[in-house]
Amino acid sequence: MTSAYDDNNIFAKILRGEIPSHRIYEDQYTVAFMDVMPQAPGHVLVVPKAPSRNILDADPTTLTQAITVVQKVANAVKDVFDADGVFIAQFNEPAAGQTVFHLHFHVIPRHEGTALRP
Ligand code: DGP
Repeated sequence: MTSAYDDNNIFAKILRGEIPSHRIYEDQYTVAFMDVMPQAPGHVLVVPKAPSRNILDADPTTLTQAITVVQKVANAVKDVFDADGVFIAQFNEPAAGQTVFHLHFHVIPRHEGTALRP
């Protein structure tokens, strides 16, 4: 069973400005900031401001707004980091690897011949 949203999570604190982050993009609905544990240089997290635990409880409008920003950020990190491609990932619930329980998308520039950190 999926738990309810809890606004004590670290991304809710970042969105409220209680914890610092390196923001690279912000609009009315979404923030994007650098991941503190990057899987590769340029690893960005795209975080909708709406309080969803993950994709399973997010409303369609939130998802539409978020994926539009994911695309903008993906193009930006590809250019800035001169990448060959961009890896986009998103985890839902602990069994699938989610550790922060506020909806977010990982956007990671990738270069030919390199591996993501395990
Ligand atoms: P996951 O829930 O597994 O999709 O990943 C959560 C990501 O959040 C993980 O890559 C590390 C990152 N992270 C955890 N705490 C912080 C933090 O305080 N600031 C930032 N910028 N990133 C964080």
